[in-house]
Amino acid sequence: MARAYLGLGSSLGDRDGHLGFALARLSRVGTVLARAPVVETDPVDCPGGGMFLNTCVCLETALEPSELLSAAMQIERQRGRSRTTRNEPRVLDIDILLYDDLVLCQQALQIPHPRMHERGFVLEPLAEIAPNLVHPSFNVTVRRLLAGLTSAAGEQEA
Ligand code: PH2
Ligand code: MG
Ligand code: MG
Repeated sequence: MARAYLGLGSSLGDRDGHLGFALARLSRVGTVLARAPVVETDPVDCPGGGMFLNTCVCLETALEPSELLSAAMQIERQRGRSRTTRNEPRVLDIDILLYDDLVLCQQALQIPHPRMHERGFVLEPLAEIAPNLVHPSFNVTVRRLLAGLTSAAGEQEA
């Protein structure tokens, strides 16, 4: 069994409903060990988009990373996700953030998620359920990644 951390986001329609749907479906492909509180976040690099709801879950699963990616994309499609342009507003986004301490760099799938360390909307909920989890590429905890992000933002404002 592997332990995967997933980032969930929604910025269109019944955002709470979409996240609830994702959780229900994910519990069919593994055991949801923890779920973070849902946070409302400003859209980042998402032209013309509205506010997001974001959360993270810890899923214990027997699926291999590529199987988990397929399962996540299937759940997105079941909720009506279509893909036309990058970072467009979306009903549901399910990203694999971490999968045990695996580092994987394939065209279709990169783990850890290549931008997770620079995204408050990922690190903030993730730190609620796994502050001491270590990012396997940087060898730094989630708590420290989030602290680094917050202090960098403060410096910019100052
Ligand atoms: N996802 C993106 C791009 N921008 N912004 C927020 N606040 N939340 C997201 O989940 C998000 C985003 C690409 O997946
Ligand atoms: Mg995403
Ligand atoms: Mg995605």
